[in-house]
Amino acid sequence: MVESLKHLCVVKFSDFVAIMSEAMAETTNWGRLQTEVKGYVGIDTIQEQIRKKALKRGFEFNVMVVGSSGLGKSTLVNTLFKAKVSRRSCMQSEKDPALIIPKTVEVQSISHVIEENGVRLKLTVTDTPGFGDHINNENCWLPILEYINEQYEKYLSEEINVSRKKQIPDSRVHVCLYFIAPTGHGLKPLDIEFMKRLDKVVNVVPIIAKADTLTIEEREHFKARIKQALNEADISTYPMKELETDEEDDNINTRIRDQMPFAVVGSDKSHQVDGKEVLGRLTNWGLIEVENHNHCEFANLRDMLIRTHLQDLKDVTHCIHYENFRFERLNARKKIDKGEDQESRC
Ligand SMILES: Nc1nc2c(ncn2[C@@H]2O[C@H](COP(=O)(O)OP(=O)(O)OP(=O)(O)O)[C@@H](O)[C@H]2O)c(=O)[nH]1
Ligand SMILES: [Mg+2]
Repeated sequence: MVESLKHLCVVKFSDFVAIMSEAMAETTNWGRLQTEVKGYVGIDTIQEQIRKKALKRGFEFNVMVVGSSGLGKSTLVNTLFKAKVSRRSCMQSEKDPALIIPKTVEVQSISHVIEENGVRLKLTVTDTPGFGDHINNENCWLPILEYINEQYEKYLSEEINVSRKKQIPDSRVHVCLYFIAPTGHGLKPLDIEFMKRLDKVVNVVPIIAKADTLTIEEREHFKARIKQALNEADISTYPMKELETDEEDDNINTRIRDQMPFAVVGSDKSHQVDGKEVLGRLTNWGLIEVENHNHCEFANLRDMLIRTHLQDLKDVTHCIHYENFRFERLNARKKIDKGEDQESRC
């Protein structure tokens, strides 16, 4: 039917419904609709019921920023959510130095509730101190890995509690933005070591920081080198190819993977452009607008994180990363219990 209608330019409403139900039947797990419904049952209200419940509950999303010192991690968090999520921002007053984002010195989480068109999002941002400043950077990933695992541990202990909460507070990190310095050369050994450890426990999205320092050719060249280095080191970044089950997701994610790592510019200062307020960085030679596709790829990153993949990031965290943690932790506990049991019998 769809095939025969494709040739027509105008589709009637009833045909449109037929096309949609055919398409929907193909996208569900159960294939074609088997049972003829004689009258209106009201199945179509399920969507609305879920929507209402979800809206009442609100949404949670936890982002972590990781990377070498001074790459603009705290700034980008503010840019991403158009709010002063990272501690003091430089937006309020230029003259007061206390309002400039300070150097981050410890792993710190800040939660904010953001509301847009009646949808409430509890956003937790975990800002981490930049590394790479020290002569010996060995094990600089430990505090970050510890933080991620602690959140899994918290969730697990709530989950296996005899009288558990109706809704377990979710502080697990759903995405880790890994900042790559815009050196133009490639990944540093420390970046590789770091990401190799991170990709086992969290969704890693690598990004090129301070992309305003690279020319267009440098950016493309740099991207290719990073991709090659990630491939050679067998680092799996989000979205992961292995997890794709349907063709539509595969196409969207392949396009995203081609564009990655996104070359971004961060700023939480707004400027007037054609009567509109835009976030950007004002330089002597012009304004770099962070959301302008011609200037950088910040908008692509934001769209993926918030507009298209937020729920998927949470699902992958729950079904893959948390599940791995849970499996290992419960298995280890079982072994300890068995050992104790045998000891007590001896
Ligand atoms: N050129 C350029 N500068 C940026 C960009 N983003 C942030 N900066 C500047 O870089 C400096 C450091 O920014 P922060 O956001 O504090 O960097 P950070 O990564 O959080 O630093 P640490 O907390 O020390 O690790 C500030 O002066 C920012 O204004 C960017 O995209 N391009
Ligand atoms: Mg910082």
